[in-house]
Amino acid sequence: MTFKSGFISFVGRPNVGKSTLTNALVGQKIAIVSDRPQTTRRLIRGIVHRSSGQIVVLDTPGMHKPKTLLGERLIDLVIASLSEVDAVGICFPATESIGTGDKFILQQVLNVNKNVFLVITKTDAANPSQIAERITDAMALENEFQFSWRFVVPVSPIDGTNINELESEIIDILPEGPALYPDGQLTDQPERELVAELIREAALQDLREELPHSVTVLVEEMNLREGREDARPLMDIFADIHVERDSQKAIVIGKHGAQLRAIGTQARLRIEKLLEMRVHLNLHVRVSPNWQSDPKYLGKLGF
Ligand SMILES: Nc1nc2c(ncn2[C@@H]2O[C@H](COP(=O)(O)OP(=O)(O)OP(=O)(O)O)[C@@H](O)[C@H]2O)c(=O)[nH]1
Ligand SMILES: [Mg+2]
Repeated sequence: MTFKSGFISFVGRPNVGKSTLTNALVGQKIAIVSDRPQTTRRLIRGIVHRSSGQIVVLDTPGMHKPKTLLGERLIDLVIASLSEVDAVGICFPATESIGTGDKFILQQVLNVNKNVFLVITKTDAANPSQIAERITDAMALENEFQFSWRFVVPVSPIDGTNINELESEIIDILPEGPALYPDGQLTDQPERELVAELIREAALQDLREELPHSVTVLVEEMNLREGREDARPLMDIFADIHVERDSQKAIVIGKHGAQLRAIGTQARLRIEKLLEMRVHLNLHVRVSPNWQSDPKYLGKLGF
């Protein structure tokens, strides 16, 4: 049997389930997920190891009309990545009609990469007639945009529908080639970044209104506690939660610090699972005024 390998990316509007799907394919959580749009803020690389091939999956930030410099930079990042992959998986949710945002994304992708396949996401939340309608409408786009889908798969990472089928279809269209990553490696994100993301995920869960977009997290220090040779290992982590205004800082901290403690506890449990050791998490909330639109802060915060 020939071995296949290559890169694909998932693109689509915010909140359609790209990161959830990436995690399902990789078999481990490597990308954070939330019910707020615009959760993903980097190109996240996940590696899917199968006996017939290796798929490097790029999970991308949801494409939207940018309102900030950060938003603009993220869209540029997605567009730039489209030409670097063997194929692009466009994600449309089964639960919503195909709209102008979806068509805009399709056009952007086709401008750069014609090797496209369609993933209809969230089938568990839709009824069969909605799924059928989505497929019919998607097929009609072939005429409108003068292209052909390499394949179309309706999936749900939540109930497992067609996840294996999607993998096989992707491997089919990849070129022959050797494994690109060593066995067992599931992502190339540095540990520090994964830790920062888990803290942001815990914060997103609890915060409402415009706050989720205003929050970003930077891990300042991660040190294995010394002098514990005989005891279980312990990691000391110092991280800053950055927000844009003083009023937001007050919300993240909460009454008598209750909100920040809750975020810290949630985040610590997830980080302990990731690092497989006890963690001492020190969180600070800092105000970086208007960081989403300030090039100086964006650079400092890693964008
Ligand atoms: N019912 C159902 N919900 C899903 C499914 N996939 C994702 N979700 C939910 O949809 C929301 C968004 O999921 P994400 O995976 O973060 O979406 P995304 O496309 O990565 O979003 P951005 O990173 O903002 O672009 C979360 O609340 C998920 O739990 C699915 O297959 N079925
Ligand atoms: Mg995402």
